[in-house]
Amino acid sequence: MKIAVFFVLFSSLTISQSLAPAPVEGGTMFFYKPAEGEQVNSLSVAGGFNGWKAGQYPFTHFPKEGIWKAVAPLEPGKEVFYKFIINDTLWITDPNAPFITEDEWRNGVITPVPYGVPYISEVHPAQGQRITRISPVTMRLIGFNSQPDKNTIRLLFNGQRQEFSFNENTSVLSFSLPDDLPDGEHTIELSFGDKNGKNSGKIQTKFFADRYIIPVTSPAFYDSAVMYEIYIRTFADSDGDGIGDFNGITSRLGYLSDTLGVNTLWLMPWNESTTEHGYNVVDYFSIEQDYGTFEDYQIFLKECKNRGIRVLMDFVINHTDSTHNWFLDAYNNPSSTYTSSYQFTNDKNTDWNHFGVERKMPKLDFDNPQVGEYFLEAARFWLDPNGDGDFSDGIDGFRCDAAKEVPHTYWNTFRKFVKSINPEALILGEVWDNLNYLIPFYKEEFDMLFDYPFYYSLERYMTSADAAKFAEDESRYESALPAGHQKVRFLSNHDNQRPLNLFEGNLNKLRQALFLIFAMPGTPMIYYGDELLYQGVLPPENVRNQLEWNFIADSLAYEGSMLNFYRELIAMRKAHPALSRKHDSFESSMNIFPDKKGEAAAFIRYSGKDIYLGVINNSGKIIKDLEFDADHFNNVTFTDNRWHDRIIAAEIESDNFRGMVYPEIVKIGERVLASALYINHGGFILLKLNQ
Ligand SMILES: [Ca+2]
Ligand SMILES: [Ca+2]
Ligand SMILES: [Ca+2]
Repeated sequence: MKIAVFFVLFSSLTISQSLAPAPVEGGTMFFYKPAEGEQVNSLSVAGGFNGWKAGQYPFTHFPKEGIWKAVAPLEPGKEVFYKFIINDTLWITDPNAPFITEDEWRNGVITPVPYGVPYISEVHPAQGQRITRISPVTMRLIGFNSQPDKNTIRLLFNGQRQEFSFNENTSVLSFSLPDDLPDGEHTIELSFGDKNGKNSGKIQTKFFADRYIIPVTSPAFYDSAVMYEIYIRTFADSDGDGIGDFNGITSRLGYLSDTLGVNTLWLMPWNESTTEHGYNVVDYFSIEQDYGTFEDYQIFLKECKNRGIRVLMDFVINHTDSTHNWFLDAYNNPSSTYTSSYQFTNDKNTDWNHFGVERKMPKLDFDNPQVGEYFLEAARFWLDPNGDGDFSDGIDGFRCDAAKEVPHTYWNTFRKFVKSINPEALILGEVWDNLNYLIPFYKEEFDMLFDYPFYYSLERYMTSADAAKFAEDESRYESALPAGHQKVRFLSNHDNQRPLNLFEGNLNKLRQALFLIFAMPGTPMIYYGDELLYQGVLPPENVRNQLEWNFIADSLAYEGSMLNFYRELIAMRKAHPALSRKHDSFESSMNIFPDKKGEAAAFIRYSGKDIYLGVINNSGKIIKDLEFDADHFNNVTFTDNRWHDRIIAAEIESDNFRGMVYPEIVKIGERVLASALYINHGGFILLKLNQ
C-alpha cells in the first residue's frame, strides 16, 4: 500500500515537471532539453529585459537530467519577449514557452510571476487582450503550496469595488461585465491570501474593449474569390531574357482563369526597384523595367478585366529604396525639403531608421503630411491612371505591405481616400501577427487581412493532432473578430516555406489543410508554384522559384496530381456557395467541433437550407464510427440515409478500406452517430446534409 502511494506521488511529480519557465528565488528559471544528437556547447537567454544581449544570462548544463537551466531576474507582472541563443549564434524559440508570438519573429512570451506568493493564471480576457464582444471575466487564483482563502479576496474593476463569485473547488473567480461597457482600456486589480497566510500583494491586469459598432464592409466579390500570388520575375518570361514579365503573365491568363479557376491576382511589387523582389521602390509611378513597359502592363490589365480577374497591387509604403529621389536629395543634406520625410538619426542625415536590417530601405516618417499625401496620389494614379473617373484602366485594390509599420491614423485616411475614388477597391493588409494585434487594423482601415493566426493554428493542429484544441482556437478566434470582417487564408507566400515543407513532406496533411482552407470561410489564396508541389524552405529566395511551364501539361494529365487537386477544390467551392459564405460570431455560417472522442475535427457550413458536414481525420488511425453532440446539428433534418449520394469531396481510402464508404448518419436523442464512415488517417470527407 505504501509503495503504491509513493509510486503515484512519484509519477505525478515526474509528469508535472514542466520545462516551461518557472518562478524561482531571484527571478525566472528557463529550461532547455536538446534533441538527441543536437550539439549544444553554450546556451543563453535574451529578450526585451536585457536589450536582446546574447551571453548575459547563460544556462548551466545538468548532464544527469539532460537539461540546461538558466535564471534571469525578470520583473514579476511585466510581459517579456525572449529567445534562446545556442552556441552564441543560433537564435531559437523556447519550445516550452507558454505563448509564442504569431509574427515573423516567433518570440517566446511570458509574464513572470513572483516566487513564493499567490498569483493568478488563465485570465480571460488575457492581459492586454482586445475583445469585440462582452463575456464574463474569469481567472484562476493560485496559492503558494495551499488553497486561496476566499475571505481575503479584494477586487477592483476600473478602480471601483467589484462584486464577484468564487468557486472554491476550481479556484476560479468570475464576474460579469455590463452590456454598456465603454470601448477602451479596462483595469482589474486584486489581492488575495492563501491558507498558509501568504499574500499576493497587488495584482493588476488590463484588457481593451473594441466593439465595432460600425461593422467592416469589405467588397462582397472576395467572399467567393480565389486569390493567386505571383512573383512576376519568375512566373512567365515572354521574350527569352530569362526574366518574367507582364507579357508573360498575359499569355498565361488562360491557365490561371480557365484551367485553375482563380479570379484574383496579387502581384508582388511591379514598381521600379533595385532589388529582385522589388520591396524597395525607386519610383512609385513606374513599371519595373525588367517586367516590360507601361503599355505591356495596360494590356495585361485589360485582358484581366475581360476575363473577370481582379488585380491587386503590392503597395510598399513603409520605406522607399535608398535611391528614391527624395532620399537621394536628403542624404547628407539636412536642408533638404525631404529631411523630415525620413527618420534620420543624426544631424548630418547620414544615418537613419530602416526596415529590419535593410539599410537600403529607409523608413518614411508619416508624421510629415507630405509623405501621406504622396501615397494618396500614387493610389489615385493606379486606380485611375488617366483620371477620367472610369476605373476600367485601373487596378482593383491594394495589398499593403508591412501594414503594422505604418500608423493606424494613416491607414484610416488612406481608406477614406481610396473608397471615395472607388468603393469597390479592395484594401488588403499584411499584418503578420496574432489576433490581438490584428483586430485594430479592421476598424475603418482594412477590408481584409492575411490570416496568420489560422496559418499557425493549422500548423499546430497538423503537428499535435489535437482536434479539440483546433476547434476551440478557431471558434474563439472567429468570435473575437468584428462583424463583416473578411480574411485571406493561405498555406504559403513569398516569405514562408512551401506548404509541403510546412507539413514535412506529408502529402495527406497538405491535402487536409488545403481542404480546410477551401471549405471554410475566408478567401483562399494560392502562392504560384504550390499547385506544382514546389518545395522550398527559408530564406525566402528558396521559395521564389522559376515556374516550369512544361510541368503543367504533365500535371494535368496525371489524375492524382496536386494541380488537379487544387482544381477540384476550387470547383467544389464554386459549386457549393455555402462553403464561401462569410462567417463571424454576428452572422454565423460555421460551427467547428471535435467528435466525442476528440479524434476527428468536424465542421458544419450552412447557408439557408444548404448544410454541409466536413470531417478531418488526423488521429493516426482509421475512423470507422463517429459520435457527436447533437447540439451541433440543430439546423439539420435527418430525413433519409442516402448519404453516399451526397459525398461532395473525399480522401477517405486506404488499401484496406477502398470503396467501403456507405455512411449512415442518424440522430439518437442527444447524439448524432455516423457509422460505417471510414476515414483513413490523413483523410477527409465533405457531405451535404440536407438535400
Ligand atoms: Ca522577360
Ligand atoms: Ca529594377
Ligand atoms: Ca480611367
